[in-house]
Amino acid sequence: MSAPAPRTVLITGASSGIGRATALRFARDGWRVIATGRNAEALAALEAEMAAVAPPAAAAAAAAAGSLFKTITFDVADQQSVEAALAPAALDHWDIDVLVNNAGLALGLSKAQDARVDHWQTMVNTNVNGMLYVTHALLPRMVARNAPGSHIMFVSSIAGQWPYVGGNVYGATKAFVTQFALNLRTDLLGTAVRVTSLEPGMVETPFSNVRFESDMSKVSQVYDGVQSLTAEDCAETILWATTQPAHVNVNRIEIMPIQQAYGGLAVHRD
Ligand code: 8X3
Repeated sequence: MSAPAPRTVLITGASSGIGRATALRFARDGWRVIATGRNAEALAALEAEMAAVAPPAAAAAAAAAGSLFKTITFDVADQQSVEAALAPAALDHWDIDVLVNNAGLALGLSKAQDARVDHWQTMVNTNVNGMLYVTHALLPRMVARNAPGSHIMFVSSIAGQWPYVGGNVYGATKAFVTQFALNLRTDLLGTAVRVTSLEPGMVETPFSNVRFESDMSKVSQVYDGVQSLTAEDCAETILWATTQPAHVNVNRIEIMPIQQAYGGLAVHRD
């Protein structure tokens, strides 16, 4: 008897950080991985790394039905590119079991009154619109297939729940992501498609390099003296939530490093 075809996960923002670690983690467990992002070179390197960690049995099972890995280069913020990249033929008609909506970024940590509007536009276009375009492109097929254990994971942030100075639009985009995930959960009631909002705190990834446009003095201030979460911690959590029994829906997960916690409310006194 031939081995069953591996299940398929599609991950956005897989060129680096949490997305990349998640692609490798699923590959290590024998999943078929579609890794998407903007950086073709980084995705090609990732594909080679995934091939190196994939269990031989999964590679053999996948060989019968095509390959085990696929990388697709596009910007989630460009709706036409998203629709073209995720069309059934472009995906070789692979069925998506798990979608990890991970692509997102923060730009700047200025107070709103000092922030750049182009930073705000990029964050909204990627974190909100991009996430919606990808979800809209794949959701009808996932619902129509109605496969037990199928799942949409949203990589949101604690910033969507807990305000902090300079978090203004970044936090607002993540509040949108979390609320969209919770609303989607209600729309999908009665289907097999599960939904989770993952809300990580401080994770040491290229996130801060992007936020501070590679100003390393600011980047190091974020992580200095703290054992942050790693991208691998988040990947492990994503794998855990998406591999629970099919009748279990993990609605929300908030994780932080033990060295991070909630702050109090601020008061300005004259
Ligand atoms: C990243 C977490 O605390 O830097 O989403 O906003 S935080």
